[in-house]
Amino acid sequence: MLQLPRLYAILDSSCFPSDGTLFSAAEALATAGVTLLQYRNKSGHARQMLEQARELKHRLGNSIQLIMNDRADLAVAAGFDGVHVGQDDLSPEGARKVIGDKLWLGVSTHNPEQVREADKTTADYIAVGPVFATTSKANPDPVIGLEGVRRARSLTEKPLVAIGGITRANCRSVIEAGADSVAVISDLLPDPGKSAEALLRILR
Ligand code: TZP
Ligand code: MG
Repeated sequence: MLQLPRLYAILDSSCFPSDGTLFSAAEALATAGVTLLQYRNKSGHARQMLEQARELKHRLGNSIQLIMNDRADLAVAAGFDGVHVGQDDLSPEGARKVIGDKLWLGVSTHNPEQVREADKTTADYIAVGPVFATTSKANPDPVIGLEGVRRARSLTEKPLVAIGGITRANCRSVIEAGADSVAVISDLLPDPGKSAEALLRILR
């Protein structure tokens, strides 16, 4: 089974005014010691996403595991290490067909039933959330709280990633509730390197 690092950084393209600032943020995260990074772009076209993803791969090389949000095809095309699918993307089985056995597959879940379903798949890890209120996701599912993390922990032995409203202030409580890793978008800003250093220190 996969051993996840405690911090799973997510670079959301909508948080950055330009490609340059996105790439600099990625480099700052890697320098800070981040080893697992998701590229998330909810508004870009496939071609633009692939270009950005390839540039991330080019700049970060093999120093960091790169996960593509939503798109199994682009994960393969960009030479990423895995893909993360939600409930409206390709099914875990469908994504697995595209990425093969070697790449990582993550699945988002939002309630116990979805955790149980994801547990039966070949997913390498399961994400649960939103743990707390978030503004980084459009139309988020209801908040599950720390209780939702504990519940998910009891339903799967797969590595568990918690997501949604997780910050330097609350990340420890999320790990203590049973998550193996915390996924963070907005609390990486405004200074991704500084935030990641602090998160890694707190989560050590
Ligand atoms: N899925 C559930 S909450 C969320 C996603 C993608 C957004 C998390 O972002 P933030 O800024 O860390 O709350
Ligand atoms: Mg998705």
